[in-house]
Amino acid sequence: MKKGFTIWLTGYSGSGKTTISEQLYQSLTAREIRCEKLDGDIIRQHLSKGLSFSREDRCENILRIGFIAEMLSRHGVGVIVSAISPYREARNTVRNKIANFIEVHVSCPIEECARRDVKGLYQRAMSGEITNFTGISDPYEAPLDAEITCDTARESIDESTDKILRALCRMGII
Ligand code: GGZ
Repeated sequence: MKKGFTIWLTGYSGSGKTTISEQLYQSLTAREIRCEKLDGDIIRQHLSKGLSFSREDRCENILRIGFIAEMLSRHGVGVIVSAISPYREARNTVRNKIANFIEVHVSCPIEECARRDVKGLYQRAMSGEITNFTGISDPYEAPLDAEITCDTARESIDESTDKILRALCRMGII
């Protein structure tokens, strides 16, 4: 059986996690690697429906995503998680439960994410309409020891995706 793995993309809303995740999914699928995407925004409409953005609920969300990622990757699937996952402790908890766990910091200055404001959430957060918004009114603990960092303010989505694919090859995972 193929070795499963989990690519865990963490970063601000609008940093590029979902776009990288989709491109990575296409590239892996083209190589006939079975994979699955777990996106925080989608998971919150189903498995984590009703959870808030308090520290406790965000950690609960991460543990739920980690539970599924562990199960899928144990069965040989390549799992691509994209979730803000702002707390180091929660990320480390899931890291310790999952074999072949690769943390990717999708790094982008908050000013740039707010400038992009794809969904208009930053504007609503800055006006106070949305509370506990990561980077504006809620913390984000950047990884200290991520396997990979993608600086999406400087590199293209293609470059970030290639960087992750090369790392997977180098680690002997794909
Ligand atoms: C952060 C929020 C918030 C607040 C709604 N803070 O970029 P998006 O829009 O499409 O994805 C974000 C999503 C965050 O869900 P996650 O599961 O990734 O978060 S966590 O890992 O912290 O549990 C964002 C939107 O929901 N959103 N309110 N207050 N992002």
